[in-house]
Amino acid sequence: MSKKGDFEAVRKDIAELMHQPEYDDGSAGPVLVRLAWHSAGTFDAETDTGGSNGAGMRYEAEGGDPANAGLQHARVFLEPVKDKHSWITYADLWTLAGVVAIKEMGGPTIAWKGGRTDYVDDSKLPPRGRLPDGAKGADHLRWIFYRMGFNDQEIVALSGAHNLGRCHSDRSGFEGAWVNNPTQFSNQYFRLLLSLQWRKKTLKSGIEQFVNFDEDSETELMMLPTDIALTQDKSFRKYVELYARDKERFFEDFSRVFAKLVELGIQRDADGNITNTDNEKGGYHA
Ligand code: ZEM
Repeated sequence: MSKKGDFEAVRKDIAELMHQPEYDDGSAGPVLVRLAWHSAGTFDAETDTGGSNGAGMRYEAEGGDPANAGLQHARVFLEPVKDKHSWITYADLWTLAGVVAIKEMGGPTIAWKGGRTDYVDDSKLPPRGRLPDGAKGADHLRWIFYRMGFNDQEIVALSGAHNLGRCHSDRSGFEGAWVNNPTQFSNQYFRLLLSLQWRKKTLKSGIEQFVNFDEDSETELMMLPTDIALTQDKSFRKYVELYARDKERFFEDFSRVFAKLVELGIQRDADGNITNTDNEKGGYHA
């Protein structure tokens, strides 16, 4: 048990659990990043519902959304950290884990503040269907991400997270990794989007994705239809080109936009305290 508010101690323990030789590509990092993103990416600016505050994924209504399939692995990895630092809320732990994982995998430093509570306000529960569907195209991406308050450049920067991890046929139905070194944060995803010829492949399940055989790694790499859409839409494509040639710029923009993602729906006073949550009810909702 660390002292309440000692986020440094928590960061250290998250960094230590990243190494998971038996899991996927040997790292818990990618699935932790996906947990942070899905916890926050339900936000709707207009109704001020969803977002990372409240950690609603602990409950069936949100956790059982098919879009969140597989994220129990991430939550299980983090359970010993929660046991050891029981003062931290799940909402803080999940978002912090994403930020620590990105850094540990060679990505940028991302600004992060604590203070989220685990109080779930039923009137703010997000309905299902708020997360993007990889089978769709550019209009769908805009519809989903404009709702959170992101613009075209931010959509492309955020999509660069697909440098990390892989698709699992028993989670999303898609299969494979986007890049040949999926535990190293880089701009390789953007470079491959532009440099390789992607062809459509129909999986045995009937699901369609794009693939290319990479001669260097001798593995088949993949792209989702939404990833390919970034190269086909004029406004998106200029940022794919920018990030493919300028890794520093990608790291800077990704850092800013991921920090914005995990703050969606959170209002703070000048001292950084969250003002739009009921701190008295910080405990757990049945
Ligand atoms: Zn993802 N993502 N994502 N993503 N994502 C998957 C995996 C990962 C989309 C999507 O459909 C999928 C963002 C945006 C979008 C990560 C991070 C971020 C998978 C595979 C799918 C299908 C899941 C599986 O089978 O395990 C779509 C359509 C998006 C719209 C642009 C954003 C934004 C992210 C963070 C900033 C990560 C790290 C993974 C890899 C997870 C893992 O387990 O390896």
